[in-house]
Amino acid sequence: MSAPRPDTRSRDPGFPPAGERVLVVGIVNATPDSFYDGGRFASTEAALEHGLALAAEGADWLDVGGESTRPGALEVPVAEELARVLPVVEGLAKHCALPISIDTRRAEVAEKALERGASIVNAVAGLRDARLADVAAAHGAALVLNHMRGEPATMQRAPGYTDVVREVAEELRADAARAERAGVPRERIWLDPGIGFGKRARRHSVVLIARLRELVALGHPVLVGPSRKSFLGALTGAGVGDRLPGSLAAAVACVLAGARALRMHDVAAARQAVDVAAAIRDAQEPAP
Ligand code: HH2
Repeated sequence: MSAPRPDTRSRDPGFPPAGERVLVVGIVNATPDSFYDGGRFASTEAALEHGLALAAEGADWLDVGGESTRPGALEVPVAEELARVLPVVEGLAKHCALPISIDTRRAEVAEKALERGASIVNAVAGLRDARLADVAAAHGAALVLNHMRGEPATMQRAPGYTDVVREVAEELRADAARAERAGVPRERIWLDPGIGFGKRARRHSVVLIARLRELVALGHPVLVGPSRKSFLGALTGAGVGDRLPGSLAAAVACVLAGARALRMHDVAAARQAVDVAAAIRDAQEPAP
């Protein structure tokens, strides 16, 4: 494994940091079957190497997951999920100073990962396991609430909304209120529209990005995960390996609309796109 790299960014207990820098979240999938990189980082060693490489590319935060939530995926037994993620979380916490999130649906996995050095819970299925909020509160962790309609096994069969943005915003707001009641401070609760989780490409995922300001207006920091997802293939015909340009275009649109973090597979490319988009956003003239 690579030698530890010096890093000036830190696992600040006040995360998210104040200021306007848009964060790039590097994806570390310790899974055999993720939709893009499944199997490439399935061993602890490979996942650790990858996480450290993403840190060197300019990630601000690393998201470790041990269960694919791609459409059609079946649940992984909890013992298996723990065996995949815990050594990776522990190793990254030891070798790199970035904040680490645990991407899971389960409170038990979140709790053990927080004990091993994670400081953020990425609740990829929202608060379906309501104990996730209690666990985050008890550990002083930040909490990402992702919007998911249905279950990964079936969520893309016939997702239906009357007004996707209003419904996603309402469901996220309800989860955020539950998390606050459980004791997670409001400013540490992130909202994520859940691109591709029970969403059709043009009717839902594209609309959620186009109207992202309505989620930003809820007053929580917003994270978006468009990276290499199938809506990009539906729009362009590109296969998953050829969706980097589309991923960057979506990331730029999210930054211009006020997203505070982008969850991305390709960190070096995303870093550049996000920084340029943020500079352009910040240079906009106020309306006359
Ligand atoms: N997307 C994926 C997984 N976790 N978490 C948040 N907060 N937002 C997302 O959009 C999101 C997420 C799916 O991407 P990936 O991890 O690459 O795939 P898989 O679920 O197949 O492992």
